[in-house]
Amino acid sequence: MQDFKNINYEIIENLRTTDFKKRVEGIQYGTAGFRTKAEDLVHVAFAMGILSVLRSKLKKAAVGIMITASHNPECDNGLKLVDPSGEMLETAWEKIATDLVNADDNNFVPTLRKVIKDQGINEAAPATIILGRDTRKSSPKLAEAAIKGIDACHATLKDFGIVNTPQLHYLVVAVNTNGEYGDSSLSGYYQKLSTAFKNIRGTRINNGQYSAELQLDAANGVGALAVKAFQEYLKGFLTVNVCNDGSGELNYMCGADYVKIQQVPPLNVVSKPNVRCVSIDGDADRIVYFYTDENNKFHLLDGDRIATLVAEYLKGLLQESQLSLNIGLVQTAYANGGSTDYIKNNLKVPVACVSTGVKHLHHKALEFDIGIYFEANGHGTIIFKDSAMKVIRDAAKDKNTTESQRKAAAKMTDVIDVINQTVGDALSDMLLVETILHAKGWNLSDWEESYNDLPNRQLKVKVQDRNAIETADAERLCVKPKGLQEQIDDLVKQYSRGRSFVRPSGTEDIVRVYAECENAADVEKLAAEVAVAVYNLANGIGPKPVVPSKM
Ligand code: NG1
Ligand code: ZN
Repeated sequence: MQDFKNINYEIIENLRTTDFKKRVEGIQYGTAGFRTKAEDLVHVAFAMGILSVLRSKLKKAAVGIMITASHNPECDNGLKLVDPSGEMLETAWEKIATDLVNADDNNFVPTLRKVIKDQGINEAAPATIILGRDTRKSSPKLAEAAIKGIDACHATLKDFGIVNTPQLHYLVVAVNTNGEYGDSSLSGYYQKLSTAFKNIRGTRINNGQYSAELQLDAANGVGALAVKAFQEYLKGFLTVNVCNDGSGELNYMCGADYVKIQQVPPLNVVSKPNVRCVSIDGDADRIVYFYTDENNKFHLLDGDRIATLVAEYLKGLLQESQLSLNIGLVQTAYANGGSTDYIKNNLKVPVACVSTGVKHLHHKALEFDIGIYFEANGHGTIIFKDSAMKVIRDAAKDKNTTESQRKAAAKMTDVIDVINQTVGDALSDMLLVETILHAKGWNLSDWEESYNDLPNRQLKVKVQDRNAIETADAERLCVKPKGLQEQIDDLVKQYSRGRSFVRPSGTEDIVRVYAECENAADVEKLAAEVAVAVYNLANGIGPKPVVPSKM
């Protein structure tokens, strides 16, 4: 790291009151950092540049800044900080970030000084920032503003230019582990994942119902660049045909979020029936699989499916290698009830439910030797405790066990290297799913047969203030406004296997409604009824909304 030089408060004050004046009030660090209209983020980027330096000084390690708004439209953008271990910014610092960004221009420096004092930050400590951005038109300007903040604090900057979110997380960890996790370069990232993938695949490229070719919808986002780079590394092992590769409008009727929420194929994916397709999102940290059958029926295999597929596979490898490591699965309330029943009753793997946002899933997953976490939307990964990785690596070399035990352990060491443990990574997850389907000789309908999803629907409700909705019990219970949970309970009761919950979005100014029940025709009605209840109670219209009775 660079030699210490002082934070230049004079320059900071000067810039905050000229180029980087506050533009909007009340912007919040939410589930995925700050996210809003790109033109309102310039002063935020400057502040985040500075805050990342303070965080780096405190943690005595490199901190990341990623500029992206993932699946949001092109006009939006966002910034998130990445902690030294590759995790999302610690929750307590979300408030610090929010307060700093919202400080009045002339109170910015005093707020900054207060953070330094309250957190006991040693201003003399060195700092390193790893910066990355997506392909949005507004991203270079935000990167520039962040760099102005970083420079004013005289920190070391490693600007990786255009990268996707999981690559940025990888780079932060690679830098902080001095290359132990992987070489701290993009080529290091491609090399690590593709080498492990090819090792497992061996010489048998196709197997049973599995063929080594798929269609990939890249949401016209930054992920398309990584897919194209991977194509070179995977030549002869996996053919990935890319569409929505950046030549069209970002996230417009394509990408993992669109496909998951709308439950339809994206634009431009033209494929024969039963062809294996995947959609990744705008910053390549989510992935879903899908296909359309010969009757033109759409089939979605989402994050819940990936989690169960991986859990079953790893459980099998642990049995073969006879290692007694524990596996656990972490979901959110958005997980389909069908998947949760399957995990409990068939897989018999412990399953936990936590609040939305990967940081919650990640933390819970850390409790297991092998923690598998996925949001239904396809955001997730698998994390191995250091001690578990050591047990697996030792077992792969242990001459006192049988060859099949050793082989299973060796396979697991390659699986560990295919996985980007630092955060959900669409392309790493894809390589893992491809590995498992190949091992089983499965096509997508074979995979789909393991359990049935309950029909489900998500709706967005625009209300005066989305924070009027407050939840508890991993968001499954609505505690505010008063009376809303009772109404949801009354509605849900009318439907077989009905379940519904509501929560304010952390990335959009809306309230999300989720509903599922046994009958596909009913689920739209249940979701709409709950949406009406939310609209009325959150906007103070009442006392009781008119809810259509069940036919
Ligand atoms: P919000 O807008 O808070 O629901 C969405 C996703 C999260 C997470 C973040 C970050 C759903 C229901 N919510 O958050 O799971 O992925 O975006 O991208 O999918
Ligand atoms: Zn994303």
